[in-house]
Amino acid sequence: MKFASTSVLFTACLSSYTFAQGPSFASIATSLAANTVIPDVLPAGFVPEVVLNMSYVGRPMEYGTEYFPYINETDFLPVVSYANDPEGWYTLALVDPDAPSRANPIRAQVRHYLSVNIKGGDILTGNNTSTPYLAPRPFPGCGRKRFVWVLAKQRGFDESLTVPLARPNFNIANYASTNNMTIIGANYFEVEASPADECVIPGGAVSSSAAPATTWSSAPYASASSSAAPTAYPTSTSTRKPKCKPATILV
Ligand SMILES: *[C@@H]1O[C@H](CO)[C@@H](O)[C@H](O)[C@H]1NC(C)=O
Ligand SMILES: *[C@@H]1O[C@H](CO)[C@@H](O)[C@H](O)[C@H]1NC(C)=O
Ligand SMILES: *[C@@H]1O[C@H](CO)[C@@H](O)[C@H](O)[C@H]1NC(C)=O
Ligand SMILES: *[C@@H]1O[C@H](CO)[C@@H](O)[C@H](O)[C@H]1NC(C)=O
Ligand SMILES: CC(=O)N[C@H]1CO[C@H](CO)[C@@H](O)[C@@H]1O
Repeated sequence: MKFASTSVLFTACLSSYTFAQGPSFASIATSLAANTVIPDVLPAGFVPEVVLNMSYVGRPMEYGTEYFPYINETDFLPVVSYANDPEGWYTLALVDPDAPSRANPIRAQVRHYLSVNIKGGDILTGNNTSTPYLAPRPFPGCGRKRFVWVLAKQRGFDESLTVPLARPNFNIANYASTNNMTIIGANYFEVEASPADECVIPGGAVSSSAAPATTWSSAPYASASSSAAPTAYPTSTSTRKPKCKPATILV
């Protein structure tokens, strides 16, 4: 048993580093499943059709790459590219399935970005009116969490695409299927919240124990980007945690 779990961990670590030359679609699916992005966000059996190539601050996103929101690494949209039909229409979304924490994701998914009617590969042509980019701001004490980018292919231009105003309690897979889109690509990154004794949510009474989602409004997220950065947050790359997750997450 000890040997088996060690080799699972080893495989997971290795897979993070073998994508530089371009991952196969099957290996992307394996990587998404290893950290349960499949099925937490994407349906079981999902296999991408395109590589969703992204980078923040010049660092490629390789299915779990860690970035540091409090030193501005995720403040702006990443650079995005993907193989596309120049005459096709696409939707690109960023969702947080671990809101407010991975241990207690009662607000999941929080929609951090949604741009529809993107023509071909130029994401600046899309309509993000309903959900402009909201930078990740993990709450202190709420641990490590994932942020998942999802690319869907639309059947065509669709001016009827709408979403509820509230960012929480979204579901990108349902949104795609309801609107006749096919999810074709995904990537994700992780952030680590600054340390604190409890996972306390500004504007809400939520801690590590469960609380009803209905007691919460979108206000904390709307103001989250202006909240002060905790001083305890690591400010240099030398304090980064290793990319490899404990084996317990994988089993
Ligand atoms: C991914 O994007 C980077 C720039 O951000 C580019 O250098 C690289 O060639 C792209 N890779 C693929 C496979 O598109
Ligand atoms: C989002 O919308 C704003 C304002 O409408 C626009 O300036 C920006 O280019 C859009 N960005 C993306 C990536 O869609
Ligand atoms: C963008 O979407 C909004 C609804 O979210 C809509 O009211 C608006 O007309 C759209 N703009 C364009 C240029 O399609
Ligand atoms: C999805 O496609 C089906 C079949 O083409 C159509 O009947 C339905 O109206 C479409 N739904 C939306 C939301 O576009
Ligand atoms: C532009 C911007 O958001 N700058 C922020 C970068 O991060 C520091 C904290 O490390 C903030 O104080 C800045 O506001």
